[in-house]
Amino acid sequence: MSHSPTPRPSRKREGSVEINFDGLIGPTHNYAALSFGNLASQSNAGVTSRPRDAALQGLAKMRFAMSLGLTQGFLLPLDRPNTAWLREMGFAGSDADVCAAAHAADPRLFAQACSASSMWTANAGTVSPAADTGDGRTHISVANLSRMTHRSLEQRETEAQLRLAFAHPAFAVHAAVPATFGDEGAANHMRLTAQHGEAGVEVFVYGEEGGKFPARQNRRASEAVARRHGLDPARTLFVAQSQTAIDAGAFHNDVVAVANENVLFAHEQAFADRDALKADLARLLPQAVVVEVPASAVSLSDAIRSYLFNSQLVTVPDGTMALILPMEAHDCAPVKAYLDALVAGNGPIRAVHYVQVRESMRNGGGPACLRLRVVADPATIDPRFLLDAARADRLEALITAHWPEAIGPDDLGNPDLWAQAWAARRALLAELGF
Ligand code: SUG
Repeated sequence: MSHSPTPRPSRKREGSVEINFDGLIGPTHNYAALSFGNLASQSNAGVTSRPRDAALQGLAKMRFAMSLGLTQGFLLPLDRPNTAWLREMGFAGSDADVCAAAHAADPRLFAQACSASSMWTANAGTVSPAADTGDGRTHISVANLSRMTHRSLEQRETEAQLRLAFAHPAFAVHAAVPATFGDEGAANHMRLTAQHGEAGVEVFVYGEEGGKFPARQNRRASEAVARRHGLDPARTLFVAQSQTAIDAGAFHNDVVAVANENVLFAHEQAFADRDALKADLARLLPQAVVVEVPASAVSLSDAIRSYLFNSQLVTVPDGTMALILPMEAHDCAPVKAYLDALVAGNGPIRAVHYVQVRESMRNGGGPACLRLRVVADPATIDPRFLLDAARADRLEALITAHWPEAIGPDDLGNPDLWAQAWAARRALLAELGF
């Protein structure tokens, strides 16, 4: 028997980089209008989806990020249709029997069991890098996503997956906070720091009930996450979203704001009290730069339609910052004009890149929704969750061979689709060695 003590996690952050874990888009991706308050989800009700194109678009975005010199990871689609959940709802028999009975009895419930919504990994959990936490480990709290039924199904499988990917003692993975307090993960969490790997200021953004759409992030959930992660209360901010932004369709903060290292890029109407936030940031992180977009340049409605702020703001290897934006931002004239002026100036954001993620966008998920950021040493990650060019080639071939081409509104009830979706996921797990 060995008596050597368990090595204490190191407080040194050498080798730490920001890794983006994108959700591989699953074979049941479809438009079922499941998210009230998410304008794209609601307005694309019944449109025919293209799961194969969706997954290839997502993969192309990951390849593009790698071409910029960034480290890329991914998370797997969850098992859908979710027969375990349908069984909890009282349906019985074989998997196909369960699906047939659920679809016949309650098509909306069945659509919820089919959703590929785990693709938006910005909602998988909240991550506090090692430099911010009391015990020097990177803490991850799984999000409960309890405000939307279809999304509330994700947490158990997501937790299991995060426990695999981040099994190294450098990480602490926490189960979701109690469902009564809605928690939507990193989509409502920003971190400002002089440099990845250094201690930062963590900003939790919440919504208050009473507006025309549900407020999906509850302040108490954020407070619980901050306590579990052992964050320094003096360097942790809880900031209310503006009701105007939620009512305009900003169902998550990452629809109207994004931060990277010392830069916060936000719409002027994103927060209930922007002056207080700016003053707190200036006090806690003197290097903080706030790039605020006035409504006179880009209206809240254009910001939400184009997903200008649901972009990935990244630091590229030469130390400058770039934005990875959806093509919809390019196609919205006021937004494009704003961005052209932004990169022509001498602010911190030096380049803009547009990517095609239309299939995800039609459900309200832009480039930033599709990724979970983790600052860590890649050597501490289970390598099955990391991407390189060769693995991307193999995934592309697998998606092309197995993912359905299209799902129309009546196709969800088709047993062939369920069989194809399960087979596609089995092939993916086999390819990756799970
Ligand atoms: O939770 N859409 C997702 C989009 C999530 C975007 N994530 C971030 N902003 N980080 C949502 O509303 C729509 C599914 C449908 O309608 O079929 C959906 O779940």
